Amino acid sequence: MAGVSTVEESVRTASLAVLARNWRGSFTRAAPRLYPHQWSWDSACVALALAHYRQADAEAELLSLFAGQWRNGLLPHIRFFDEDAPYFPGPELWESRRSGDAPARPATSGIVQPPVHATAVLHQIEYAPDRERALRLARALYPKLVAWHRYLHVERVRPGSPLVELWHPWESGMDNSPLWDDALARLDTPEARPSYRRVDTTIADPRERPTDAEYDRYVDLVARQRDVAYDPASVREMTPFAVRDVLFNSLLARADGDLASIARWLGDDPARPERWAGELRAAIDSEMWSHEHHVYLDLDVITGRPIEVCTASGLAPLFARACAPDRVAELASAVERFCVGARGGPPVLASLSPDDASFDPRRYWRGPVWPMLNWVVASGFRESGLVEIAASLSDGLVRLVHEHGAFEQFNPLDGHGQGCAEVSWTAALALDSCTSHVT
Ligand code: 9WN
Repeated sequence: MAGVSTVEESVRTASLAVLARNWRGSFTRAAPRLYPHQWSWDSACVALALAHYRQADAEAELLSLFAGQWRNGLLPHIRFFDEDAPYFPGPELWESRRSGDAPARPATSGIVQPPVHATAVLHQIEYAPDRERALRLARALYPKLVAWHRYLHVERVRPGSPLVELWHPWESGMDNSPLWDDALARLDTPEARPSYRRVDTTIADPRERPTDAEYDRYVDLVARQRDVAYDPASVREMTPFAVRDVLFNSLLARADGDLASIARWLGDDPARPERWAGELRAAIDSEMWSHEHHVYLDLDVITGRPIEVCTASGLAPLFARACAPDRVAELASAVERFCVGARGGPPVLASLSPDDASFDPRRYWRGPVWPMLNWVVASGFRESGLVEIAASLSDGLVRLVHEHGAFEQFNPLDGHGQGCAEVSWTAALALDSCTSHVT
């Protein structure tokens, strides 16, 4: 078997090559064919990883994404580029300009994705070769980041809790996770199936994508928000889908802390992002911990109850530094429930425990290994001082990509790549996993 450094060297080279092929001059498409535009959290991961290698492009990546930001701070989950590139749903379904907050150009979606952006900007300051340049970028982006976090902390909360809520499964980034099954089941089945044509199932294997019934509901939820011009108060009032997600809130709490660090680098007052981070960390630990399941659980805002589905994202609060010390130890024990060592290799996290009744090794977020979940949990363990677990999860991801390529997801039973190949954020996170973070 090749030694670790040889494997890392080869993954680094291959990942940089994937990112170079997906580079479009000012942004990185999320993947060839299946995802031809710029996706929000994918793009933040790409910028984070490129800080060490292509600083100017990492900067362009972030500026390009923020060019799609809305006046109310919302950072859309897709910034569309070539409007003819086949992707469904494209600008014609979103009609983002129905909102007075959306920019006239570029066309964007009208929902969000997890906020990894401040983390990516702090990474530029800490690790990019030209710190002065990184600080100039941070100075330019700081007000936009504050507006983005403010939108989440103000528009996505209800009285009684600082936890932010999601109004569409796509906002979680874990589109068809069983986490959303009950909430989606509450949606009236549209009498006539909405009329649209999926593109994804003509490119990727339909068995590795969400079902048509799920897509009907995704489209229905978009239409409901579009019909109220994406006005946050109206959506909050009428949406049948409102959840407080552990992964999203953890990434936000982490990013709030990183925003406070950026403020300190810039000589600004970090008090507001520090307060956001502190309140969110405390709420994650007190409102989301499950004494029964020994992981953190999502909350359904409509029923007021926890969502009793345990996924690997239930370990994400480690990355937010939100866990009381005894809970870190419990999460270290819980990790085994999600661990699979495809073909006897080092462990990686399946998105859902193989023991769960909904586990499906092929179906997208219902079992397959996703690099982002591995990266978040591995980073969380590393920063909690559990470096052996961290190193083994990180090594598992690097070896998976080495053996199979930069696929979107991996079959948790045999490791083979699924979804589509040459995926930018897979390459980015594998690259980051074999990059030394020493300034
Ligand atoms: C919908 C781009 C995105 C990721 C998501 C992943 C998938 C889109 C889709 O691809 O979602 O946003 O069409 O399936 O679930 O996490 O950001 O890679």
